Amino acid sequence: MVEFITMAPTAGDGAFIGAKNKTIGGRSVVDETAEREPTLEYIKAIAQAAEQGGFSSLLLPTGTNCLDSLAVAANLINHTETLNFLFAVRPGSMAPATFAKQFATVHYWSGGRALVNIVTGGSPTELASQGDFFDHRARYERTREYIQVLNKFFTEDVITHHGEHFQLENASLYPKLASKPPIYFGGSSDIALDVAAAEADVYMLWGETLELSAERLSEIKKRATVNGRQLSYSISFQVVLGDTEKEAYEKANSIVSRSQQAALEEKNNLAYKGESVGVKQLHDLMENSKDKNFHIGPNIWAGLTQVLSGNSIALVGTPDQVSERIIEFVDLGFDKVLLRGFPHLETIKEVGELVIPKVREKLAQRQTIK
Ligand code: FMN
Repeated sequence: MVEFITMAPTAGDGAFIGAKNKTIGGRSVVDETAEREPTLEYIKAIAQAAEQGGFSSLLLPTGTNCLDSLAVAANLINHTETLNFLFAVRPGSMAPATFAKQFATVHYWSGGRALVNIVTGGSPTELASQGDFFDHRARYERTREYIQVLNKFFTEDVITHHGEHFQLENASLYPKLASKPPIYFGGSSDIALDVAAAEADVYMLWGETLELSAERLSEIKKRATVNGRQLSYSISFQVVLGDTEKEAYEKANSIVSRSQQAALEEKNNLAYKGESVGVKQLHDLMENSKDKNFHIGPNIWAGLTQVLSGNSIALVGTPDQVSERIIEFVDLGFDKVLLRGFPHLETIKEVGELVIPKVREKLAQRQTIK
């Protein structure tokens, strides 16, 4: 059965991307969506709407421009009942023993609703501001060891680990977990694929065209098979809905209609000077589709990639069309679909009402016909 995930816009939200700039640590960065602050009330409303709309998990991102994912999760467990919290952590920003304890605490108090997404990070400037000066390869080697140490904490009583990046003597985890939680993982570079295939349980991709997503899926599956492993796969999209396809595309264009030059430049800088292969892949898709008004497939649009660096490809159309497109990705082998939009609250309410039930209905009908 397909599972739906969404994310919490803990850097702010709104109907327009890059309409303003804000300053963090002396740097001027894009305030993606400056209209709505990520207040407790707002993020709580999103978590509750996600739960009501049939999403199983809420992804909490990590980065200098958003709220702390663990602190947010620790709060939201009090305002929800069934929603899982998939909080992101960068191995360079927290020691594994500290993270394992925080994770286990949220897991315990939430009745097992904590999940972890390991994200290595791709902007050297941003990582340096957090004290992380490793290069791309070293970051992923550290990520590999980080996951190994976390898995030891999650499965063994007493652990001793003498690795290249982490050293632990007679460590143990309190509170204990009943079973090892799945390790979610994002990253598109060659080394990211190797680490995912060997260590992760759920591989998360940013959506692209159906063909490219199929290629990426087949590559990671091939590498997982070499390791004798089977993973679960998640694909992420923005969603823009309309009563007609035309209306949906008008809405999609309006999201970037106020983007400031500075926002576009900052995005280009990240794509050209950053080190994230995933960001560059999306950027290329956008550049190559400029003459087609960013249409890269039926109901698939790269226009938001002008301003957004990650997870920027959108499914645009009527609820029926978007449901059909989602099913095409499910048919490729994705059992998890992450959906988000601008503004986030209204989008996930619409998705919960109009898209998730349709996808489920269409999939159930196919089962009956079989
Ligand atoms: N990177 C972050 O720094 N913070 C995040 O919260 C974050 N969330 C992600 C969510 C998904 C679904 C995916 C696919 C990626 C996410 N990333 C995030 C980025 C990647 O984890 C990765 O660190 C980045 O793309 C650089 O790796 P690459 O060069 O292997 O592509």
